Order: sequence, then structure tokens, then C-alpha cells
Amino acid sequence: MFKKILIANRGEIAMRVIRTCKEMGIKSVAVYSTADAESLHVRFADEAVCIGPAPSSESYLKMSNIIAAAEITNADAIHPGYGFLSENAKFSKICEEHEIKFIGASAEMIDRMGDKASAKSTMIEAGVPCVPGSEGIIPDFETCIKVAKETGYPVMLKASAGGGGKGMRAVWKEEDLQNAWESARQESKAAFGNDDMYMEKLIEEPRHIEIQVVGDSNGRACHLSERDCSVQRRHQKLTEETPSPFMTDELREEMGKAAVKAAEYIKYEGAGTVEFLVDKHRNFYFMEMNTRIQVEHPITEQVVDYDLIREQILVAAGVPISGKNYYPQLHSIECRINAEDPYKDFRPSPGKITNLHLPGGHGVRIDTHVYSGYTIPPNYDSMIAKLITTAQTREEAINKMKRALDEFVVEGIKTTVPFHRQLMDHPDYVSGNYTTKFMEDFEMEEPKDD
Ligand code: MV4
Repeated sequence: MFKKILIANRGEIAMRVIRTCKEMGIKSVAVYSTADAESLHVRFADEAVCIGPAPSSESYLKMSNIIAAAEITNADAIHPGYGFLSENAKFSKICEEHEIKFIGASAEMIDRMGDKASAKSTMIEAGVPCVPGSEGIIPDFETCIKVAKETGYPVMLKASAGGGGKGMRAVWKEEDLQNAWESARQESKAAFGNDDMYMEKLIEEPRHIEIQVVGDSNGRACHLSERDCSVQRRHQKLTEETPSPFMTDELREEMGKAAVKAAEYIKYEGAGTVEFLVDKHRNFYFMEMNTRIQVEHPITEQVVDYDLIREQILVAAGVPISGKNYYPQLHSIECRINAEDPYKDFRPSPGKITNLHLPGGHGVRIDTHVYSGYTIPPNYDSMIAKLITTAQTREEAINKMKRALDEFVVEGIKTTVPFHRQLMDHPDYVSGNYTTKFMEDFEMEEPKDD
């Protein structure tokens, strides 16, 4: 078992990993930029190393500095969290070359799942349902026209190096195809340095339902059921829940089997997430596979009573999984609390938290790194806390979320707490009848001057 793990991340996920390390009797090393010198993860870790100035490119993305920090502290493993270097094949490789265990996917696996068109061909080979469309990358526009005709409009053009919606275009009729093809390729080239495109039949008003999987070094995998992540704004998840209000027992079985088949086919090691699009007829289609721990992992932990970070560490240390699958015994909802102003188009609101009261009580979990007096730096993403409520039923979990949001006090900056409070009263959310289109029609009600 590892003696010392360096956490190559910051904020709430660094706190999350440090906590499990402590419970497992593993020493922890925090890394931090000069902007994070007063951040909580620095204080909670056993050791802390400054790896550079505020800009991520000079610190949390600076592979040489992170490896150096691991060498000088004699860490035998690195946990990358999510974002930053968590899905960087080069970093995974460098860790391997330095004989530091990367608690994540191998470089080969990251590359294979990071190239969306190749991930899809792999899934087709594995017999996982995929959206009909092109066989891999589309070489030129003539082929694009032909494939669109064969697929049938509407179609979705997608960047192979993409993900998260960048370089993606919905095309409803042939006359719009050329512009979409050119603008998508330009956007992808600019964002990823690669303009390879593939095409799929457009799935209208889909739900985004993902399956948590864990694979071990013996090639076995299990699933821990689903998370519904359909409530997104500009491809940023806002809130997630499990079980999905759209799920049925048989669909869960089918999707869980497909996700395990995918993981076992590629001999996936570690915690991963297989993302599916689900249409209104409950057909599901492989979308992408994420080879990292996800922001929303706590709701799964809450309903199956399982520590996913602990499992990541055990699997990386070669401990086999039990092999059984896990099904939700409760209902859990996560609201991502961001330092953004929902009354001003969610624009960032960094600054000093002058007063903070965190909600608590039965069935309330908060994963956060902030504290009263903490100054949120403008350099990193705006999420300051994850508020998770868990109860026997969805109604009770929503009720508990409302109570917790009403209790949540943050002064000195604006946050998305008021957005989530209104969301919990929205009829389409409360009825569970929402798709990825939900936020397109959502309007904040102006605050009542109380
Ligand atoms: C789609 C789709 C409809 N049809 N593919 C969004 C980013 C990336 N994960 C893939 N995405 C989509 N792919 C086909 N064939 C609709 C989306 C989509 C979406 C998917 C999940 C969650 C939110 C979304 C918001 C807009 C579009």
C-alpha cells in the first residue's frame, strides 16, 4: 500500500482525497500555487509544496514542478483529482517513467478514450449501443454530405478531440451542412489543435445519464448505477441526482451491463464514468467515457455507502474489487455552489467571503474548501462547494435541499444558492420531467426585497 500520496489538485477535491488518505493511514502531500497559500488543503495535508505562481499553466498544470514536488517529498503515488492533469496522457506517462503510481488511467487508456471517434469505434466493437452515424472520422466534405444523407437529418457534427460540446454542431438540413462543417472544424482546431470530425444522428431532447464503473488490475469491472446530469448550462453541470427520475429497473440493468462490458472490454483500471445519451423512448447510446473521478461522485457514494476515492487508491495498489454491482438504496442530490451571480447571467464573483454559515443536519453533506475570511482567487474555476442531500425518497431529498439552501449563508460574494433554491421549486424539476434542454427556458425570478 502507498505510504504517501501527492494530490495534484486544489479546492474541495484536494480536501476530499486528503480526508480518505488520513482514514487509510496514508501520508498526504498538498501542492499549491502562491494564490492558494491560505487554502484549506494546504493546512490539512501532512506536507505542502509551493509549485509556482497563480496561473494554472505555471502551477497545477506544470508537470515538471509537480513531479519535482513528488520527488522531494518521496511520494509514491499521485492523485490528480479531476480537471487539470487528471486526463493528461503525457502526465500519466511521466509518472510511470518516474515510478510514481498515477491514481488514474494509463496514458494509452487516456488517449484511447480521449479521442471520441476512436472511443466510439471501440464501443461498437465491444457491443455497446452507439448513436448511428459515421464510421469514425469524416475525411472530407464530400463524405460529410454522403454520410449525412445516409444518417438522415437532423445530424450532429462532433469534434473527435472534443467533449463538453466544443466543436459540436446540430444540422437540420443539407443547405446548412457546409457552414456547420467549416465552423465546427475551425472551433475544434482552435480549441484542441485538431479538426477531426465525426457525425451522429441527432438525439432530440436527450437526457445525460452516466454510469459509475470501477475496474481492477485483473480486468474485472463493476458498476455503481447511474447519475442524472441533464441539468446543465453551456455544458457546465449545475446539479446531479441519483437515482435518475427517468430510470426504470430494467433500463438500469441494461445500462449497467453495457457500462461494465465497455470497461471490461478495454480492461479499464480505476474509477471511470461511461456517459450515455438517453432518448424519450429510453433508448440509450454511448456518448463518452471519462477516465477520472468526477465532481458529482459524492451522490453515488451517498446512496450505495461506498468511498470512491478509497477504491481508486486500493485498485491503484493492485487490490482486486469484490465484483458485485451497487444499486441506490436512497436518493441523493448534489447542487454545485459557484461564486457566480445568477441574477447577472452567472458571471463570476470572486473575492473575500466575509461571513459563512454552512448547512448541516441529518442527510446533509458539504464538500468544500472555503471558510469565513477566505478569499476566492479569480484564477481557477468558480465552484466553491458541493451541497449534497440524501434521503429515502426524491421528494424528501428535494425538501432537505430546500431547507439546507435556506440555511446556507455566504456574505461578501454572490453565489448560485438562489438559483438552486428556485430550481428546487421549478415544476419540471420537481416532477423529474427535465432533459438537457431544461436550462434553455429557465428564468431567474428577481429577488424579493426582504
Ligand atoms: C449529442 C446530443 C444529441 N445528439 N449527440 C454535449 C456535449 C457532449 N457530451 C455531447 N453532447 C451532446 N451530444 C447527439 N448525437 C446532445 C448533446 C448535448 C448535451 C448532452 C449531454 C448533456 C448536455 C447537453 C447539452 C447540449 C447538447
